[in-house]
Amino acid sequence: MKIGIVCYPTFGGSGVVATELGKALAKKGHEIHFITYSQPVRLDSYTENVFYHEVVVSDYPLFDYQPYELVLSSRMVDVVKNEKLDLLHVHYAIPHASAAYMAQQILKDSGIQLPFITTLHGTDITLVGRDASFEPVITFAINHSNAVTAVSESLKQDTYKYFNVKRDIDVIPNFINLDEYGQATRDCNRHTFAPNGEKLMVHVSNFRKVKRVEDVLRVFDKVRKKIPTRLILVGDGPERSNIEKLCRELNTCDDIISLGKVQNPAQVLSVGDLFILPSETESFGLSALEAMASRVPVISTNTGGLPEVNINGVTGFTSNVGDVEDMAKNAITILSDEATLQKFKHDAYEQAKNFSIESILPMYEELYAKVLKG
Ligand code: GMT
Repeated sequence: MKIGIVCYPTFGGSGVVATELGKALAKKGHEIHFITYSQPVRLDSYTENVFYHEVVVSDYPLFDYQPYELVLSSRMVDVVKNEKLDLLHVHYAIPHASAAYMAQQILKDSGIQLPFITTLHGTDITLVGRDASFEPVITFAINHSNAVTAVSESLKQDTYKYFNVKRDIDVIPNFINLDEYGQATRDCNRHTFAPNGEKLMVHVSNFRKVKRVEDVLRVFDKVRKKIPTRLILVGDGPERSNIEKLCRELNTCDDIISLGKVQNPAQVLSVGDLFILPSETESFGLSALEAMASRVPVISTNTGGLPEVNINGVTGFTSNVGDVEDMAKNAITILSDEATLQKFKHDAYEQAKNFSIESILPMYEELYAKVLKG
């Protein structure tokens, strides 16, 4: 098949899933065309069957806001016509689903029938999309997509709750290429981060408010009072300065290693003992799955799709949003003896296997085939 993929090319989970999906489909012989405003971060080297089409928005002085969505639709039309694409798969509803609908209508005028699939990722539904300023467009675009997928059962139910959507939504969870995880390298070894044999806690996110990174620091502060532990922070974003302020207040900065944005966190995860994700809302929690694929158990909240990924008491623990006491208690339980830690590590990896790319990829291929049949 010839498939166009539209996504955010940044460090966010939706862009990572879209890029890894495209690369995996290309490996199976499909021809993949990424249509985005910059090269997706995980598309860092030449991959056979993968092509990239940049969406360039010129800066015209009349506009206070450049009409990105229109340029994206025009680019989709152009790529579909010239590359003879069979379908479009857009990731994150805003504004990709409505831009795809517009492209579909334009192509119809030239006698081209182009189906498009929308994958809902999380904040496009639970935070941004349900805002009144987007809601009517999102509802329309979801209802007029040829197929819609959500990355968890929880996100599917949220879509029905927040939008006037009656159509079927397929749940296709985030996936992982297990071969790429769990390999410590010379550049990233335990001793660098834990010179005195401390335990290592890891948090990976885009440091947005919804990730509650302050809770990460509060839990860490409680854990290190009981067990010698250091914290590795991967990522960057709007909460960074608040975090730096809080670590000074808590007097924990010396034991926190801030790595900033890391293109592929697999190496860092491979040296971790415990991953922490105390999000306010999380439709799936791809970073938690990446941790589990690295044999790292997870302390998370029980919000959204997280309990579908992190099984309470098995692969880690889940707590109510903001309950730092409980998260710290659970973290101490896992870290306090080696046998318990090894059991959680083993079970976390076993759970990650349920989301292997080998089992999830065919779900997308079947959906594409179904949509093309009409
Ligand atoms: O979590 C983020 O801030 C990034 C966001 C995105 O849209 O890129 O991630 C969302 O999509 C991921 C991939 O499907 C999910 O694993 C994340 O749970 C989801 N984030 C939220 O729901 C907050």
